[in-house]
Amino acid sequence: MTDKLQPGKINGELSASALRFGIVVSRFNSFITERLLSTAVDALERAGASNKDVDVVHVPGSFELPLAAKKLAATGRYDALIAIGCVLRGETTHYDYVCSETARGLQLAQMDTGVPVIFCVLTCDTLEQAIDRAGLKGGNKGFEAGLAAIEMAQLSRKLRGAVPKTTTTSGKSRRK
Ligand code: INI
Repeated sequence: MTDKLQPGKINGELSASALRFGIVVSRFNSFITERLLSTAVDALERAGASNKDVDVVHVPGSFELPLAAKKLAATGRYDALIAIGCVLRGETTHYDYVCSETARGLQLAQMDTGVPVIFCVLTCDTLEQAIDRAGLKGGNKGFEAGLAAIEMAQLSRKLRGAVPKTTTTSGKSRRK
């Protein structure tokens, strides 16, 4: 009988050392976005990132995040970017335009440049929902974004190579 197929796995490790990160942060609703920023930085720091490898750029609102992210990505300096914003629903349709264009623009920025752009933009009906996601009941989306940036940066480096090193499902190295 033949052995069960053991597909190769390609994973991004959670180590930030020697990786470079750019963080773009919206000043709008800074009460929330600065909390998300500090925990994203905490995640990078705990995973081994150093001061010289993390840059932070502020923009006026979430709508401005995509252009800044695209320009940072185009520098070729960063392994991954994190875009941080907080959009709160108001009484008009403004919220819908800001949310959809921010998400669309950030996706375009990463697809156009090949640099991972982590979406850390809260889109909430109320301030309470945002607070929950910035360190209370809903966890902290900034910390999650930091980890996602590290994983995607590592994964992108591996996928750039012709034949990535993979591991079997049992964790053993398969090829170099
Ligand atoms: N920007 C946000 O980041 N969050 C919001 O909740 C928000 N609201 O509600 O208006 C917001 N608007 C500003 C927008 O992102 C742009 O900065 C502005 O329209 C200038 O282009």
